Amino acid sequence: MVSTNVDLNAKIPNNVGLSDDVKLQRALETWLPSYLEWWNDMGPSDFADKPVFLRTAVSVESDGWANYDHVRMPDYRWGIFLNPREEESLIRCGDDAGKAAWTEVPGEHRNALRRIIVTQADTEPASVEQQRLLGHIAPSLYDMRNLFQVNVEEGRHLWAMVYLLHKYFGRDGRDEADELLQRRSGDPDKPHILGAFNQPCDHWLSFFAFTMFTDRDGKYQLAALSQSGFDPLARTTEFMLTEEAHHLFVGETGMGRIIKRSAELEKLDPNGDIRRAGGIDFDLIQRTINYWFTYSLDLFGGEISSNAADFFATGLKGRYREDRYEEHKAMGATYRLPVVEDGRLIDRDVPMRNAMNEVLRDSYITDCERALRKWNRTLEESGSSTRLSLPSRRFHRHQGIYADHSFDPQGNLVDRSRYDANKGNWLLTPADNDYLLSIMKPVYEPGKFANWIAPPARGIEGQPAEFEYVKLHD
Ligand code: BYC
Repeated sequence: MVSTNVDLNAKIPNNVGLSDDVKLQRALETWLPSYLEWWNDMGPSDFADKPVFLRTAVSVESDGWANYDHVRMPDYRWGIFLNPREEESLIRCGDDAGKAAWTEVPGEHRNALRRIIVTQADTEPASVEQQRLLGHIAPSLYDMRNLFQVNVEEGRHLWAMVYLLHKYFGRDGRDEADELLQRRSGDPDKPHILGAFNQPCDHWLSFFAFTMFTDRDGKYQLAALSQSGFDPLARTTEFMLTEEAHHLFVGETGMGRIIKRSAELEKLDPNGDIRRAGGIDFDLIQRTINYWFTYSLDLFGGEISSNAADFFATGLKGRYREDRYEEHKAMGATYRLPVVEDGRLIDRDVPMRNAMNEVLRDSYITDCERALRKWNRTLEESGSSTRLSLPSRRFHRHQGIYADHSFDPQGNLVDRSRYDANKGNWLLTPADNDYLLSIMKPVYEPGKFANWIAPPARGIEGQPAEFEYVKLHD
């Protein structure tokens, strides 16, 4: 029975009546020590004994759902929460749109659903692993707290997916849940499933770009899954979206604060040399945007995908805000996209259902463009002449129809040799990473911020910027 209140005292906090299902409860309690071992080995390195001002979900009501307090990360209450439903759930898209949603996994969709859930689940531990060392070079206690908040919530999202695997997929699901803790970000032998989650995220510019661009893919994928005809998946992803908003805020404002500070340093240095003033120059910021935006574009899968067509047709995965579309079958419609033929880009029409990854990618890009406009307004207001931009969706792709061709950031087809010669101007380089690590020294004094980033406009939950968000000396 799903309720709005969360039993925080249970061994595994939940609102799904776990204690009524002894077998499932036992299975999850068996998974718990493996999870804690993974968190210990691969979660934030050190700081386990430091109280962090964390938000914990205490209810699934839309208002007052979270509680804020200083908590040591190992004491954070990871749990399983599903949004309750009052009305009967319906399949929202595809051939069976309007029929009753499934409360159990239909046999014919079992493999596809398992694949979707495992792919989603796999991203959660991966991102925590990627961010493991960042606490050691945090630009402030405020930022450090935000990092740890993101980390514990990704851990909770993993719990949400593991619950689905254990409850609905029997033995296979339990095996998949075990494997989630065995893959390692960037490990050539046991990498995580999707490309972006095996890229290094060694400094805070990448962290902010990751939470801006890669977590934002999470928002759109979760929103598409919240339209699923498999009702437990729809309800759990709906709740995950509530937490996800803060992760996106961390990324968007983090990038915005760096941009603001760089514009200040540009003015302070007599030659406008941001690096000489200890900051992050705009070319480097642009290369970082190019890098993480394009890896994140890959996360939407191929432009022309029979998987995507099947997911939509069977009602397993909808579009972003499916309820805002007038019709939910997308039959007979087409989507126009440029494809490479005979060494040229030519527009082709493909069946809309096969282009569903592209439809979702469009919604994502529109959202990213909004953030870019905001950052450029900051630059304009600061009197800087620089403007940042998103590269073309064809640039630097590893998945889909553009992956086997070379494009410049404007989306023009170029020779491989030209691409290779310019790569260092377009994408983050090892020298960039070295420079960033050289300026990123930890700032642990309450209210102080590293020279390369502006303070936030406001603190967390009404607290001032100088609040002791992480108590390092307790
Ligand atoms: N890297 O038909 P295709 C988040 C594989 S992020 C490597 O083009 P499809 C978060 C694909 O698996 C959101 N492989 O694509 C963010 C397939 O392999 P198989 C995560 C890739 O299936 C930050 C083959 O290429 N959620 O939550 O239409 C922090 C051809 O596939 C990639 C989801 O992903 C890639 N980038 O779409 C924390 C939602 N892309 O089966 C968390 C669930 C594709 O031939 N997943 N491939 O071996 C899905 O809906 C779909 O699986 C995808 C791919 C959108 C990922």
